[in-house]
Amino acid sequence: MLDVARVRKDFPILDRIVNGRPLVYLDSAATSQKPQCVIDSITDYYSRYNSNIHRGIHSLGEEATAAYEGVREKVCNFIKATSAREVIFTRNTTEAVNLVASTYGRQHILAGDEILLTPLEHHSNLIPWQTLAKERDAKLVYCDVTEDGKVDVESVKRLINSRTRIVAVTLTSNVLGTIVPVAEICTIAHASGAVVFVDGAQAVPHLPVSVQDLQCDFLAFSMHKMLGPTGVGILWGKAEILEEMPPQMYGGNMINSVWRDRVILNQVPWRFEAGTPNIADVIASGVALDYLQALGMNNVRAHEKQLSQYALAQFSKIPGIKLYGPSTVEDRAGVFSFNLSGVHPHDVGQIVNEEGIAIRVGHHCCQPLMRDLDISGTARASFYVYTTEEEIDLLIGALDKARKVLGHVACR
Ligand code: 7TS
Repeated sequence: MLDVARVRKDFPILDRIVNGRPLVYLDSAATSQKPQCVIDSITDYYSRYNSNIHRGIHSLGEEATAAYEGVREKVCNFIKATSAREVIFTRNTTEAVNLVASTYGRQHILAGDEILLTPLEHHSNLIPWQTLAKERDAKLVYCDVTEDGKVDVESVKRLINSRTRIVAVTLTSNVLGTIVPVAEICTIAHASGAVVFVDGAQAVPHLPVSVQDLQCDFLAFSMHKMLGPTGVGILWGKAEILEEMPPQMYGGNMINSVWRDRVILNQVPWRFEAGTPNIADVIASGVALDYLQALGMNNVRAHEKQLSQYALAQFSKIPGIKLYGPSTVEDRAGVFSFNLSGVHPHDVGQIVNEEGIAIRVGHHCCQPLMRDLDISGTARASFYVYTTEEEIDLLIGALDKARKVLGHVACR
């Protein structure tokens, strides 16, 4: 198990006082906090070897290039890919989805084709496909979810057919916390010749994820949700697919040879990384991956499972609370969306913030799911490696206060 007290010492922001109370950060699904070693890595790069990569032979450039390319290897190991050449650096998950939708998608989706999604998708793994479908006169198809927010695999089986070209599915819902049986969905999709794009933004930071076990075709995630800096996303794709995929952007760094009237493009993955990339933050992302590897992703998952078990028990003690998503920790991650009866989630967020507790409120970029649930939004608490049961207790106490204060206001 994780030594959480030790882990917490690595995160300077956890010493902050907010509204007169020690910060309780329960918004890691939006972005995680960063350990000192990741913060130091950025300063170290700019103070010691800042230079552009993939050009020239001076020592600083070679050091920066080696560090940047070394992170590709680390990502490859982290997700159990077979080759670092299958790893593309983007700005975030959103850019990774857009890259695939606008290149692979445009190449393969024709009028009448179908793209299968789950109703749990974040706007980032929905609107790019929706836009592609409109452009090509293709059809978006949604599978079913059960009452407690699990993906109904039988409906996936029923809906996938020979017109299904792409299945775009999240591995973990950022609203309900549901862990989706993606490996099973991949088997079904592949039997019909469809490719599977997996949004791993809420999964890769929290569980051991192996692209070999999933057997997916693409996987996207964001380093800022897994202890790394903002500005770095990962797109992993199967080599044989990437080889055939055109780039989205053209310019420096992505070419092999250029003439006045033509170009031979660089190899995969550099073909997809036009222009000077986010060198410092990619290198710091490698430090974040090392940090998580040292903790052990099995331990990270075990810690969050334990917290989730505790949270489920504590939440259930609050009168009038509606908790969304699966009720068993095996099926869910440490992301808890809830509403207090008769209280607007924004008011809940404001009251708990007065106690120094950071949660997210709103639609969480999942408006279609909110419409399905017939609500305008939820309050959401999300956990990570530094989260403790005491912090959950503080949230529960603040929610009780919110219920009483706002209940009182409602009575007047
Ligand atoms: N997919 C999922 C499942 C997400 O949760 C998010 C961000 C994204 C994609 C987009 O990631 P980005 O790095 O490109 O922005 N989710 C959230 C959230 O739940 N609260 O703030 C951001």
